Amino acid sequence: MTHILFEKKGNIAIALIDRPKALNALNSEVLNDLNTLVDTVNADPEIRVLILTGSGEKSFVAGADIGEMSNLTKEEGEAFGKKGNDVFRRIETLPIPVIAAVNGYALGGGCELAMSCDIRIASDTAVFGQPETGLGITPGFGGTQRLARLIGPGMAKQLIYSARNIKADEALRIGLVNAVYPLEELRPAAEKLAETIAKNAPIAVRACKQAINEGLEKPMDEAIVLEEKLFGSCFETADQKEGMGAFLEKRRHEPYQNR
Ligand code: DAK
Repeated sequence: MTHILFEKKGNIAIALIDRPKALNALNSEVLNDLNTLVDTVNADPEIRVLILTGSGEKSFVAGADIGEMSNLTKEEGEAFGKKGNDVFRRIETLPIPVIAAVNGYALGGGCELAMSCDIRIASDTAVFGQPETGLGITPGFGGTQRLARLIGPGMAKQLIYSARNIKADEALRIGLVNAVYPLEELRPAAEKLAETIAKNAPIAVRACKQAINEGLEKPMDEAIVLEEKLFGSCFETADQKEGMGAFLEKRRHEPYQNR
């Protein structure tokens, strides 16, 4: 990967989007690297949580690359949108949880990338927005869909129609991020959260992600059946036996084995 720095710490993987000359903006190469990142994570059963962040102190991702997009034809625009949408959807549906640690600008495609993650935490320097209508386009990497689902259609429409950027405190207030930290505390906080998740039974965590993501797309009667099936499947795991056995024997459970 040319524009992603990848590091593993125990059961956690940390991916830094690294294209400093354009504030980590997403060009085709970065989108290709994100695809490779998903392949890498999918191929490694040791990884239980992925943290996605931006390199440097200023930007998570400052959007899709405006230079690359500026001269697209209608067909090329659709193809570029599909390329981004496909890889963001792969991130959203990764079996393991993904935490976006938003360390600065998360504009346009950057905000959309953060919204493809399960959990967003941000630095107090972070700036969010969908500036596309100010550039003569619509959000193209899922922004119209995920922002409305995440913060509700009324607030999403206001932000998208007005192309107004918001600071971290407002993002927290409207539920776009879960927590805000001083910049230097963001990475440690992301790693601490990831470690907390990684200590829980991985099959159960993955089942919860599947139940929430897929369940939200179904009517409630079908969604609870999905939950029942995933709940039932946990009883075929060694980790369930260890977890409940340890409780009944009044001892701490052994580290979960992911089986
Ligand atoms: N693309 C390309 N280069 C970018 C960039 C971007 N999004 N953002 C920043 N850069 C580059 C700048 O051009 C500059 O390069 P040099 O001039 O040094 O060569 C360098 O990064 C540093 O930026 P600034 O000098 O501007 O830094 P400042 O601190 O002054 O300002 C800023 C930071 C983030 C406020 C500013 O750079 C800015 O406003 N950037 C653009 C932010 C933005 O509008 N992002 C949204 C892009 S639109 C679709 C598919 C996808 C999308 C839509 C449709 N379809 C196919 C339908 C997605 C659209 C977007 O994401």
